Amino acid sequence: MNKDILKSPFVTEMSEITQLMYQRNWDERNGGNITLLLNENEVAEYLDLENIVRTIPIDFDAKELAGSYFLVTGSGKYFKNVQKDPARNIGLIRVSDDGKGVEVLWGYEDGSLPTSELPSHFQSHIARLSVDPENRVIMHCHATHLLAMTFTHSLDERELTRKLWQLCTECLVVFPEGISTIPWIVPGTNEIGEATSNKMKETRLVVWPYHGIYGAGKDMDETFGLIETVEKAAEVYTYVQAQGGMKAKISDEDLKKLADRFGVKPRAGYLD
Ligand code: 2HA
Ligand code: ZN
Repeated sequence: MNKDILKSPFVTEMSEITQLMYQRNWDERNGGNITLLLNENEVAEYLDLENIVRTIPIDFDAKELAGSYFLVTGSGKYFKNVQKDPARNIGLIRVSDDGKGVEVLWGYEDGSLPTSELPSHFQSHIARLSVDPENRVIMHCHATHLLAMTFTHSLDERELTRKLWQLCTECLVVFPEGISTIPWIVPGTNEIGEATSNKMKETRLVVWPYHGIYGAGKDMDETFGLIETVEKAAEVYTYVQAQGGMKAKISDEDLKKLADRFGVKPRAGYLD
């Protein structure tokens, strides 16, 4: 007898995190999407793995993820609504053996589909797993202040990273590898997935200009915390600019002391 999936830690956490992100104003309407990689064993406690509800073709090659299980937010679904009705707003899928489709095992109960950003998510999972076998989460949202900053600040990766590090003492410790940017590209395409995942090999944060942010991590908390930290720095930047601009910053020398104290390695060449 399978346990109730609505009470599983993964559905519960997805419900809580999407609600939190909605409350933070990062996920208006159907904005944002999350994919959480699951072990077969944890899924098997809740679902009959032989029972495929339907198979959905995908138009990119996910063979590297064949047989992998993911909990995924639904296409066109609102983060606002996940908690009150998970079965309609999220789904649990397995990548088919040929990598050309995904098998729905639970959820999307109104016949809906996994997020339109599946190419970016899957390609990012492949990229992250190649450098960090513990990575489980890809998270996308429209974090407001960071999004605003893409209109007012240089998108040069070194310049943007340095600015964020200089604004909040935590930043260097939380993302010592820095933050990446890609050009503006149409969302939902394989092209934006490729651009994002190329950057994901180097950083867990990738900015989509005039759109939002991608984050990666080993669990939901860590990934949320990563985005929360960079968004906090962008919020501080917004206030600082409104108060007349930066008249001080954390110096490179102090950033080096910080890195030493916390045992992190700042991205090579990013500090003077
Ligand atoms: O799912 O955020 O990037 C809606 C989006 C697309
Ligand atoms: Zn988006």
